[in-house]
Amino acid sequence: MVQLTINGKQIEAPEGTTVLRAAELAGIHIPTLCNHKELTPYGGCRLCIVEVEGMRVPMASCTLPVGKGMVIRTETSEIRKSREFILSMLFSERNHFCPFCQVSGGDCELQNAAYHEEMTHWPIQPGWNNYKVDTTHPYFVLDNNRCILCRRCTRACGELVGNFTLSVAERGAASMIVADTDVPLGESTCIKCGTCVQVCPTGALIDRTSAYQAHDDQLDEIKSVCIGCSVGCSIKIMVRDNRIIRIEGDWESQVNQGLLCEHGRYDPITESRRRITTPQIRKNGKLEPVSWEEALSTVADKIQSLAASKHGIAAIASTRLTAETLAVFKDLFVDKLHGTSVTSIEEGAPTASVTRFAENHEAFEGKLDILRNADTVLCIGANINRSHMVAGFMFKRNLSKGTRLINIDPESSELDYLANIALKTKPGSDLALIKGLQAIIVREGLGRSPLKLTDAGKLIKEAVSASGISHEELLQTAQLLAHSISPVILFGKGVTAQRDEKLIEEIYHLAVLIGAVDDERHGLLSIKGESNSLVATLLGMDTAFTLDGQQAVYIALGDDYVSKSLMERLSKSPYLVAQTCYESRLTEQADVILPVTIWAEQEGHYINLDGRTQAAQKAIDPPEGVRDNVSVLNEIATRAKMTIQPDWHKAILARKSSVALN
Ligand SMILES: Nc1nc2c(c(=O)[nH]1)N[C@H]1C(S)=C(S)[C@@H](COP(=O)(O)OP(=O)(O)OC[C@H]3O[C@@H](n4cnc5c(=O)[nH]c(N)nc54)[C@H](O)[C@@H]3O)O[C@H]1N2
Ligand SMILES: Nc1nc2c(c(=O)[nH]1)N[C@H]1C(S)=C(S)[C@@H](COP(=O)(O)OP(=O)(O)OC[C@H]3O[C@@H](n4cnc5c(=O)[nH]c(N)nc54)[C@H](O)[C@@H]3O)O[C@H]1N2
Ligand code: SF4
Ligand code: SF4
Ligand code: SF4
Ligand code: FES
Ligand SMILES: [Mo]
Repeated sequence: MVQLTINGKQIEAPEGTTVLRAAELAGIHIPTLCNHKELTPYGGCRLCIVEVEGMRVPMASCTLPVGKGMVIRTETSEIRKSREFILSMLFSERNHFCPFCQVSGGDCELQNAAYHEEMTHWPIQPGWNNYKVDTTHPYFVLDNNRCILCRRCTRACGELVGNFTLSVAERGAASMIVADTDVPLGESTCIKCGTCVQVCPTGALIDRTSAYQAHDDQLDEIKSVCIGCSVGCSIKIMVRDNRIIRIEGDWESQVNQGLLCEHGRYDPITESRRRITTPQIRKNGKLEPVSWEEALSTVADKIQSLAASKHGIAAIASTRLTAETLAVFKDLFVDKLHGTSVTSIEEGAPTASVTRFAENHEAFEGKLDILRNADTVLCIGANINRSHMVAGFMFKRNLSKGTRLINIDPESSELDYLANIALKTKPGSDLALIKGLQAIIVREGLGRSPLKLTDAGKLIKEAVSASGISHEELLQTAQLLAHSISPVILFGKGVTAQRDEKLIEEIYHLAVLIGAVDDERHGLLSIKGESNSLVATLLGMDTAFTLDGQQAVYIALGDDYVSKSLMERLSKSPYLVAQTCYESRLTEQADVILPVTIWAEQEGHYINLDGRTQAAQKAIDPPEGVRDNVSVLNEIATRAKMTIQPDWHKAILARKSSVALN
């Protein structure tokens, strides 16, 4: 610890801390603009200047490390005068004619900083530039006229997201935020995650969808969980008058630390499907609105009459539903109604093989965080650029700092351009390939732990012929893996959907061999499906959905989508009950429609891909007529004279999880 004095107060701060951070820890406020807790200090705006005894000029506290015995003053008249001057320069450099700006009136950090200094005007003539406003992006607008060149956006895009789309062109007063080589944002490499907008302190980057709809202090902030994929990013749902205005990443979150992808931030805002708000029953071939009472008793009678028969009822549920809903669903259709083929719409493709392997290997998977410090990532059968983007950010941002990437996928993707080695293998050849990698590592004596293999030479030959890659590529891959210090193996549905437990076992052995997994490290991780993928598999709902003569199918779709191939199977059922939110090809064919709440209209729990349980709060009220997913299932059970067991915590403990639950 280092002792120093700030404004006469004796304080202690850990060595290497900045003066700004030390002041914060001691409850002393220093105004800032370019500084952001998640970004590398840059020292650009100079608003955070302080007086340091013995130094000639004021120093930027955000980049100044604490020193023993430092004597610092943050509120001298000199410092206050300098701060006002700095703000005056910032205001006058470009168009900060605030009344016309969307963030004016409480949401702009520049304006707020000026009010904090009790400024009412600035004495410098503004430079009336007229820079072109970039409106080509679907989700936000870039207005360089409002930009203060704090570079939070460029740092966020590079350091956090690993996308490096934004940068600064030109020098000095002509500096301009540009995308790529100064192309329109809408045509750039931007992956639309919106992180730059979330960090921008001014009106230079503004949201198209939420602009001019509310000031921050008029918004209710509800903490929740993104249901877009199994990363389970923490979100803040910003609500006004029962409407979701905007979604923000939660900087305090342990999972995503503020980041979101396009799906998490914008999909809920751009939702365009048509909502259903009245229960309906097919009568004489036509769907007709009915009361909830009629709909629920019709369904209850039907399923009760089928409960006894051998091929009675099949049921399928979305993995976007809450743990509470899935547990009740499972109890009703498996334990009480003895349905045949009760599963989730993922059918266990991303989870069944890892969960089966876990039966004998406990929690063999690691935690997401391990990706942040990996020196090598082996990505196999995972479309991390599309399907679990925020997990991808965790290592993509380190590729420019030396982290190496190996991508094994039969299809090409943008990930290949970032990869040190991209292997285009034949589909389904992964088992042979993994065994071949093991064999080379063992034969070259590069393994971290012993692994018994019979006939390494044969395994290597088989790997080459099965996968279609060259011996040279195989050797390079093996060497890169074996020479890594903190390797991580990340696999996805390309691997898991092969439903081969042996493949998971050999990936595990490879992980041990290269030191990705040992007593201390758990550098093996599978990405899963939707938000409650893991819950569905722990409840045993991870088998293929096959109909053979069932008299009815109950589908709890919630706000999820239904694919053509599932629809083809569903349409073979003589009777179809759809618990769903939106009109779709499913509702066109259903015999009964039960309209339910969407994700933001209900509360409940989700367990993400690395076993973290998270609570989602209800953010908005549902439209009139719509009922909660859990209560609909409960009502049906009650009418069918069944008591369902609602304890989902207990229900998921029936199986071992591939990843430790916490
Ligand atoms: N053999 C085999 N079976 C599988 C799997 C497998 O890998 N192999 N995977 C399993 C898994 S994990 C899943 S999740 C399921 C379902 O997985 P898929 O069958 O791949 O279905 P999805 O692609 O999820 O989407 C369903 C449909 O919703 C529509 N849709 C999706 N997003 C949007 C959108 O934003 N807007 C609009 N308008 N439409 C949209 C699309 O038309 C799409 O056809 O299949 C499961 N079954
Ligand atoms: N944006 C977005 N995100 C999503 C979803 C979405 O629809 N959109 N869906 C969610 C859901 S339901 C799921 S299940 C997950 C799925 O997320 P992922 O696990 O990433 O699954 P896929 O997107 O199907 O990508 C699998 C990759 O494996 C490759 N592959 C196919 N066959 C083989 C093979 O034999 N060997 C190897 N090594 N690779 C192979 C494919 O080319 C593909 O690149 O994503 C979730 N996240
Ligand atoms: S939206 Fe994301 S990828 Fe696009 S410029 Fe902003 S930070 Fe970069
Ligand atoms: S666009 Fe916003 S975040 Fe980026 S440099 Fe300008 S003011 Fe800063
Ligand atoms: S990575 Fe997944 S959980 Fe995170 S914001 Fe994107 S879709 Fe949502
Ligand atoms: S906050 Fe320190 S220089 Fe900008
Ligand atoms: Mo999925």
